[in-house]
Amino acid sequence: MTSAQRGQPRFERLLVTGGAGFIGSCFARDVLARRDGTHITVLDKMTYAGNPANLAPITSDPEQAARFRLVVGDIADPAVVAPLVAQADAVINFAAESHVDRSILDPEAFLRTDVLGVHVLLEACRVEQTRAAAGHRERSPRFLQVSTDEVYGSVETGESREDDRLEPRSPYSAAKAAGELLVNSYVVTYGLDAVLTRGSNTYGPYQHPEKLIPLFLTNAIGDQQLPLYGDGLQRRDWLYVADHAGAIGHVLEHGVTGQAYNVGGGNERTNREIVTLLLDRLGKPWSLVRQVEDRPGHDRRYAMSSSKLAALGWQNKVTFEAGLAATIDWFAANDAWWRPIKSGEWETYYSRQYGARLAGSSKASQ
Ligand code: NAD
Ligand code: TDX
Repeated sequence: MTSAQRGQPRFERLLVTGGAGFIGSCFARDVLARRDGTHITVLDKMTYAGNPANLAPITSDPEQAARFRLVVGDIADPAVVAPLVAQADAVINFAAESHVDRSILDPEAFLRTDVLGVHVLLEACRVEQTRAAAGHRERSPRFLQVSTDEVYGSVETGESREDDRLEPRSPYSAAKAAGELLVNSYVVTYGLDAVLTRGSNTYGPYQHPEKLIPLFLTNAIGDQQLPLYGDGLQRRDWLYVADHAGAIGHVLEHGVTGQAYNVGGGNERTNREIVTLLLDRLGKPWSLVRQVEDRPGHDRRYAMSSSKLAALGWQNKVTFEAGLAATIDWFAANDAWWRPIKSGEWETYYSRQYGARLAGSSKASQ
């Protein structure tokens, strides 16, 4: 009888890189809360986006804390990575520089983490594969690369499918696409056991306030201006964070090696629609919204077919209405989490990204 047939997870010791960020911490919290014996080591560099508070529900629970370890370090550092991969049954790589606007301001960190970091992780997996072949460990680790719908580029009509061309258009998405290509090359060349997920725009509690929904929520709560790029008619497909994390766990367990799986939300909305929903629930006026200079190279629309993931047996559980309401209420109730983030380095970033834009902004028509 296999572990899956016994109802046990296929992988008992997980290395979760970038697990102190938004989606990786949700994955770690949700897996450990199942209390099924899974052990998780988080490797996180603790950049501006990494936050130990995202892991507090784990560390404050003795049973979960006993199955959890946080290592502060860089996925691009082989000396840190090698011993951790040696102890893991599977590696799930959430670690990335993840914000498009920051990639436009400073692309270099994106190449280091999203490309070279992936390479270091793959090399460590390859060493373990060799050790498994020599009988020094039971099996080689499975590698899951968390990627994004942005690798398809802007999709004017229809839906991206997994075998579509990759046409990334920002330094962020180009770096993520490069990371994916490296993963594929290790599957083809070295026979590594690796799978890919491409998630759509994710939202939910603990998301860094640089991203659209938490930025606009936290600004609106403080009656500050909301900088809407261009005409605000760009379209994104919104996916609740627990569903994104759950789908990643499902692909880890059931995905076919060498395959990519789209993880869509099935909730395509314009940015204007999102802003209206946020303001309505908070009871704040549209007059806070400012039309500002557009993001350079701004992708107009992302949309993916998730039928391949559905055929693998995954279905999202959280409706957009329920997920958005939970997110708005969480940010309204948890200013102790986000206020410290919106200080220090944040102020420098905010004035670089929005200072001139807001100074030259106009009232946004409703
Ligand atoms: P995030 O920015 O909230 O978290 C990233 C985490 O990675 C942080 O904890 C950071 O400290 C850590 N990190 C950065 N560089 C590192 C390095 N060199 N070594 C170790 N740790 C490092 O990002 P997120 O929104 O949680 O995204 C997680 C993953 O999902 C990323 O790979 C991203 O590309 C992908 N993704 C995100 C979305 C989204 O909408 N947020 C959608 C699709 C895919
Ligand atoms: O201030 C803003 N004003 C604005 O109009 C910000 C921050 C965003 N926007 C727009 C740009 C996009 O059309 O809102 C939309 C969403 O922007 P982001 O939250 O920055 O997300 P996006 O660029 O779509 O990328 C996200 O989804 C794919 C994540 O940040 C990526 O990590 C993920 O890969």
